[in-house]
Amino acid sequence: MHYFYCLSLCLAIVMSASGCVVETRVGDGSCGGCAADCDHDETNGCETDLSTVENCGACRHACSAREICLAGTTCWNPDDALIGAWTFEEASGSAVSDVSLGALDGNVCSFQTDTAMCTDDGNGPIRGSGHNGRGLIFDGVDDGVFVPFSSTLHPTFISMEAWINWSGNLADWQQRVIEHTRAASSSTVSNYSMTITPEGGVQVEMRLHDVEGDGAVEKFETRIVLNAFEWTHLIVTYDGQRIVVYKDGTKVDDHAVLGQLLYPETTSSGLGIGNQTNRNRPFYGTLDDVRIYNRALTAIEVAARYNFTR
Ligand SMILES: [Ca+2]
Ligand SMILES: [Ca+2]
Ligand SMILES: [Ca+2]
Repeated sequence: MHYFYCLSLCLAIVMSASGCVVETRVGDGSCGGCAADCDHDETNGCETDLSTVENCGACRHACSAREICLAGTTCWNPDDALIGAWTFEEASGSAVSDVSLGALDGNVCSFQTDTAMCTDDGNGPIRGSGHNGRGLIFDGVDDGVFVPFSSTLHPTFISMEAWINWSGNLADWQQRVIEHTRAASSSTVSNYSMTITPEGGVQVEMRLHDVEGDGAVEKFETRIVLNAFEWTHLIVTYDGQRIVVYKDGTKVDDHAVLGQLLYPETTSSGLGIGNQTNRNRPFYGTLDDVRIYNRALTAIEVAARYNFTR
């Protein structure tokens, strides 16, 4: 057994951006759980933070370009389970590119009430400053992004993610951040959605094939209330047992319900971002980094996404 001597320099890494805390016990020769003496030079102490992508869990164990060092132990590619990811970095034009491998490209457009139409009429959301680079600014009247139907939009379990800067209540709309809708109808209900209420509350809807098999929609009003004109990071997950809501990387609410997502129709409308595809419910504010995954992210993964994008 070889011990590296941990001297006063260990204290310089007490708290890094990734949260490494060096449990220095001066005198017993150990480096603690998240630092190491990678240069094998005892005179400069334990100089390496092992929670970084360059040294993830071990000296010189480097993660690849798309990976995050998860909990200081494991390289994780947050794109592995992606259905789609929209960062809104386009400077102009109507295209809204899916930057994941899913190729679910959409376009900015104007939605209309009680029809499946979304018209690319030049009066959709505009490009502006987002949380990371550019974002899309939605007018709260009819703006949205439409992503055409794909069978990959029908996961059994899910995570929905977005950076949200809400501009407040405009017309008592239920403002949709993400919406996947069953059918065009005034009584439309969501297959899955993330909604901001007029009061700034966050509401989640999921159509679940539950234990009774009745396909009832779970409508879950979370305890979160958004402040207008502030960036908030939200992730909602469902793993077949619980709907869990995370705000700024931390779990804030959950709702126990057994089941799986249900899609009664064989084909469907596409995905609405900042609106509902068949029934105008426009978001008012700026969105960025909208992502949908085909499984429930874990709490550690959610925290890593927040820290990576904040
Ligand atoms: Ca050293
Ligand atoms: Ca508009
Ligand atoms: Ca962006």
